[in-house]
Amino acid sequence: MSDGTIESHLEEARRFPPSPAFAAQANAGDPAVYAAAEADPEAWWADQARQLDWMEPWTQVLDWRPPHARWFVGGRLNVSANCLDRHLAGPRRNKAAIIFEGEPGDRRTLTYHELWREVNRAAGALKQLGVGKGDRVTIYLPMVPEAVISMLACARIGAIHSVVFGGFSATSLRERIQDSGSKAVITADGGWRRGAMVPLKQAVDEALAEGVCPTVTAVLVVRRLGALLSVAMDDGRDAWWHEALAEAPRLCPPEPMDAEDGLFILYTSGSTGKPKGVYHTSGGYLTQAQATMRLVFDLKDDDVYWCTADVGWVTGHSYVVYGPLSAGATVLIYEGAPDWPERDRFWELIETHGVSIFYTAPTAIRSFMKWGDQHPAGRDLSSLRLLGSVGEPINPEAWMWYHRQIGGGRCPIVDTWWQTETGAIMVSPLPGLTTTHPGSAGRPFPGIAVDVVDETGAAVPPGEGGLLAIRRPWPAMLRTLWGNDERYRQVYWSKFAAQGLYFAGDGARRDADGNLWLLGRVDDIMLVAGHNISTMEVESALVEHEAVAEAAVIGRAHDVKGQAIAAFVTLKEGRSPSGELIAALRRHVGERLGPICRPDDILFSAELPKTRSGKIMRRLLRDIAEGRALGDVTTLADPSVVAGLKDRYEQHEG
Ligand code: 6R9
Repeated sequence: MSDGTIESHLEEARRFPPSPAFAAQANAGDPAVYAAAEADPEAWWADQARQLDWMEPWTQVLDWRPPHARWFVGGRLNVSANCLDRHLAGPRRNKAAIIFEGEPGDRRTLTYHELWREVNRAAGALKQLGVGKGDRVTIYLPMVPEAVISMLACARIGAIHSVVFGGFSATSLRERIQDSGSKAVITADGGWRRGAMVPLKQAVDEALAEGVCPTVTAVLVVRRLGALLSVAMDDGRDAWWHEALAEAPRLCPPEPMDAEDGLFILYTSGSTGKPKGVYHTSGGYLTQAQATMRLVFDLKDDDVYWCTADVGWVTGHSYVVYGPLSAGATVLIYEGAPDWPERDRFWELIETHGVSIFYTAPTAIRSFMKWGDQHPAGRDLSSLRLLGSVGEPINPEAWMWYHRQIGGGRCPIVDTWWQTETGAIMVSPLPGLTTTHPGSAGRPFPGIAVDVVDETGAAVPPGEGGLLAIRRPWPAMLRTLWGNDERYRQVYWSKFAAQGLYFAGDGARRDADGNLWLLGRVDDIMLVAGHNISTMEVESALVEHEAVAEAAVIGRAHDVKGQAIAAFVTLKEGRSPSGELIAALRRHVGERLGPICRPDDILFSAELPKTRSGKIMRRLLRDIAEGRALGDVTTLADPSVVAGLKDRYEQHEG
């Protein structure tokens, strides 16, 4: 990149003001919240924190010694008590907290009271295994209720959990166990994915083999597959979850935790190098998770809420577990794949369980677009009233499809920008209050200050692209990187040290109304003949074409222009690749964004390389386009996709 500014070529004029009916019942009703929060952010956050139950009040809202923040100093609370105990006194006691559906179709519902009972037993079992306050516990489970129970059980006794996505390999698991120094591991015999058994316990055994993880003294094993998959049990180390819980005391009182005591570590891969252990604490994190839950998702007591994220991802922490349960929601959890056994599984789940709030990722939305409109059209989706998106910029066409085909034209869409590091939502429309624009994440949440700046940290004018930066500390921010405060300072706070800004690593543009348009990761921005061009905008223009379901765009080295644009394009079902289509797509992008943005190469591909959380890995596409050996592929959902693409790209070049 040159000076950090990014040209923006995508014009998007469609606007969706809130409907009067939605606005009349919305949790966010008063436009004055923005100004009030801006006038006194600490008072605003203190008001949000008062929505939680505290065992001891704080004496100071914020202690900011850059780059380290302490929120609600001196306050004590327990996160599991806020998610469970406080709901038991009132009508939520017998309300469904979790509605679980396994991939094979097995179902289980846990009321708040039942979930509380399970968490008490699990917390007691952990204690009996010698786990205590401040100890780390690695959780490696499928999306089953025990994943939530384990997280809350750790929170109850003050242990710090580190959830590792169940699709990660034994090697990734081992690395994360070692870095966190976990005392215990909670896993299952296995789980289901597209009809196949995923052998989790076996991966744990591999990860722990030959004494390479000496800190681990206990492994708890949930029986999910039972007789279908036998597992080896180490007498001295392993115990069955159901047996350990049966032997544990019925009650385990919640440990009073300092607001700044640790709640979890979550490893995020980053583009290169060793995974970063993003470290979150208790009071500030829960404050922002529950405030955003109420205001961004407009949660009401009769909602059935479904966030499709796995607990191995931060979205699964903040918006499957801590946000919704602290707010008393009914949460649907589904174990398996969206296309199993049929491509309408998600819509079937919405119809069956009467889901009213649905939160998913653009990558999933683009797959649904590719599979065809008949799948959602065949199901009754009338229970839906609000839709959310997270994980990547949502292309305007995907937004419109989501709005029409899933939301029936009546549901507001909240496009929420945030990161593992931010802990909770930072930028989003407030439904009922703000007008939405396809492709824009809207305004910063009240109390959050976001700037768009150039390389020097100076603000760029509205309409121009730059780097997204955050101006003051926020309650759910990461506190450090586990065991590596130096890296914490360097990655997030060194770029704009003079201005004291947090560097998010994303490109963005702010329009004249103050809405933010995310332009993709800064590392992915292309430099073509001296112009910084956003991958997001070229991809969005491609996805506008009626034949295209998904596109990934990269800059590859070019002798004359510095970089040339290469596009990997996935077509909708029933459309076939042709030379004419390539010409038409190049023409379309040229007309839409200007000739400088026209891709030099277009390659059709049935799949794109994605991480487990569905983000396109453009770095690998650059490796392919520049003929390099592939870099680290361990976080890919399906490594065969990228190998196949590499072969095809090389043939196409030759
Ligand atoms: C929650 C989560 C963070 C990165 C972030 C950005 C991208 C997430 C987005 C979005 C545009 C959105 N991202 N939400 N980009 N619009 N609504 O995804 O956390 O896995 O840490 O990823 O994801 O690039 O910097 P994480």
